[in-house]
Amino acid sequence: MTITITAFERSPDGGKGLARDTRVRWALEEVGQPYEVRLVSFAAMKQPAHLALHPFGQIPTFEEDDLSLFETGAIVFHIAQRHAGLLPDDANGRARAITWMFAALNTVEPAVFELVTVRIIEGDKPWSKERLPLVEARIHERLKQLSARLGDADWLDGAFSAGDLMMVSVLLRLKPSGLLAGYPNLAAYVARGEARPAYQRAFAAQLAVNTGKSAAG
Ligand code: GTB
Repeated sequence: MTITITAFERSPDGGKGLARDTRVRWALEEVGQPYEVRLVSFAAMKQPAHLALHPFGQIPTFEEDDLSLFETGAIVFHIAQRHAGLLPDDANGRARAITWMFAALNTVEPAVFELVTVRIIEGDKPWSKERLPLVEARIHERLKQLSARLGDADWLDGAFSAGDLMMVSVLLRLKPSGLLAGYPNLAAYVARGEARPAYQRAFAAQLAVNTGKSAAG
């Protein structure tokens, strides 16, 4: 049955792939599931038809048959459970991969998102300049810990998993800030994620929506 996701009609990032539909596209590409995309405007996201799918009026959503989901964690987890390729076969390995998904979303992403808040959403507030170093310090704490755990491994726990997909997606949000540069193993980890053909296809698909161009041209 056809999978349909929602994405921004025009992402505010102009196609950098930072909106959260990219991680869902990536998961679908990793498991080889075709999907359709319904583009929604900011206004449409707050209308009853979209709110019925997403109570918070956001993207992305996921629909397949009579199932509709919101929250990228739940969507990627669902895709990973239904299709081979994103979770290990053994039960303990699966549990650890799922743990990394939660760690990405609950422990790393909140700190990363604060940077967007202080720089962009609250950038014009008189206190934002003072707050920035505090936010950056909290991000550095997480990056230091994650870098220590990753060490010289390619992925967080054995083979690439949904945990890596989510962690790389979260870390990608830091790329424009330059904060990853102090952690060469994390920068290389993110680059490995970005180099995956499935990520490349996902990135190109969102780029085409946002610029009308393909990644090659
Ligand atoms: N916890 C939810 C999830 O993981 O699915 C969060 C979903 C969410 O934040 N959606 C955002 C949204 O719909 C888009 S991704 N925002 C509109 C609204 O709330 O009205 C966040 C995002 C937005 C823009 C950029 N950007 O331009 O760089 C990057 C990421």
